[in-house]
Amino acid sequence: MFKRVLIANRGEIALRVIRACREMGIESVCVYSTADAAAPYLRLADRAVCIGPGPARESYLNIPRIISAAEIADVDAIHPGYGFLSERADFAQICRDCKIEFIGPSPEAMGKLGDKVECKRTARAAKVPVFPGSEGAVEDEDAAAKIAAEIGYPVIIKASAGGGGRGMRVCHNEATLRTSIRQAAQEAQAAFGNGAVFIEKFLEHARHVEVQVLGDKHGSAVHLYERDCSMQRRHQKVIEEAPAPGIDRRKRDAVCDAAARLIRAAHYSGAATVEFLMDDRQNFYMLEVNTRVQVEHPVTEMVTGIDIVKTGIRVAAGEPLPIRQRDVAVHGHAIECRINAEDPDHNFRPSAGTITTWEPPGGPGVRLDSHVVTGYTVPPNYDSMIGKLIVHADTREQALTRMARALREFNVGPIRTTIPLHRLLMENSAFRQGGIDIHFLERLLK
Ligand code: MV4
Repeated sequence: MFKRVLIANRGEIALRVIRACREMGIESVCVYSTADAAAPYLRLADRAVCIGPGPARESYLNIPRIISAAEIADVDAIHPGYGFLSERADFAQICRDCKIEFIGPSPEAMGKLGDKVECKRTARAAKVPVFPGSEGAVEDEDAAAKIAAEIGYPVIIKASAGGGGRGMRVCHNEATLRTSIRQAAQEAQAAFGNGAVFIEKFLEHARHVEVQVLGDKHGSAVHLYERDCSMQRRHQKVIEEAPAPGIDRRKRDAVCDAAARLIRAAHYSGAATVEFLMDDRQNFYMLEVNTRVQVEHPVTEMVTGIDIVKTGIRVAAGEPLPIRQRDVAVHGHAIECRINAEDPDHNFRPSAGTITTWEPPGGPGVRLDSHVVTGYTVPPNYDSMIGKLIVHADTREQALTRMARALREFNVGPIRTTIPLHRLLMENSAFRQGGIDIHFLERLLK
């Protein structure tokens, strides 16, 4: 096992990894920017190393500075968390060149699944359902028009190097497709340095269902079942839950097995999430693969009892997966609310500043993953998420009631947060009945 791990991240996920390391007897070295210098979670690491000023490009995204910190602290491995450098195959390769283990997939597996055209190719070969569309990248307007005529409108253009909704365009007819395809390719080239675009059938009403998978370096992969993340706004998830409500057992096993097959086919080690869209007849289509631990991993940990962060560290150290597929079972229901320092009454504008009131909830079945303490100042430089409130109970109904109770206890000020929005959502009858899709929240907020 590793003796010492550097954490190339900040906030709640840095704290989550510090905690995992402590329980595993691994020393943790956490990097920080000057904007985070006063953050209390840094004192829970064995060592903290300043890597630069507030702007992420000069600190959390700065590869030479992070590698220098890793060399100086003499770590065996780097945990990238989520965001920042976590999905950068070039960073994973640099870690390898420096003989530092990257806690995540190999640069080859990351490259294969991170490129959406390549990922879809791998998925098709592994008999994982994908949307009908172009086999690879579309070369020109005529080729795009021909495929669209075959699959029928509406179609969606996506950038192969895009993700999380960036670089997408929906087209309802051939005229808009022809102009959009060129613009999309130009934009993709400018934004990602890769102009490859592809098209597929566009599904209007859908749910976002994703499958958590863990792979090891010995060719094994197991899935930890699915999460529903349909409650989102502008491609930012707001609430996640496990299991996904209202899916037939056979469909669920089929999609989860497909996800594990894809991860195995890519010779992937570490934590991965395979995203799918599900239509109203429970047909699944793969969207993309997230090659990192995700924000919403706790809901899966709560229902399976498996520590995803610790397991990711173990497989990076070369250990085989400690679980077989038949050992993985889902118990009860878990829900996560993302607590953001944003004002839901003013178009979710960021609400940075010092938190003088922080009264967190507690009691049975309540977990709070947050780096905030009373007196903590939310820096303006980064993502606005300041914590995640997760509850677990026997049934979905009981979990919703428990979440409503925990949100009622949760008192934060004077900054604005998304807590009041979550309180409203827990009362929403469509949500309580499990009948929502990816456009639900944007419709509600109109
Ligand atoms: C789609 C789609 C409909 N049809 N692909 C958005 C993010 C990226 N992961 C893929 N996305 C979508 N791809 C087809 N063929 C609709 C979306 C989409 C979406 C997907 C998941 C969660 C929220 C979403 C919000 C808008 C659009």
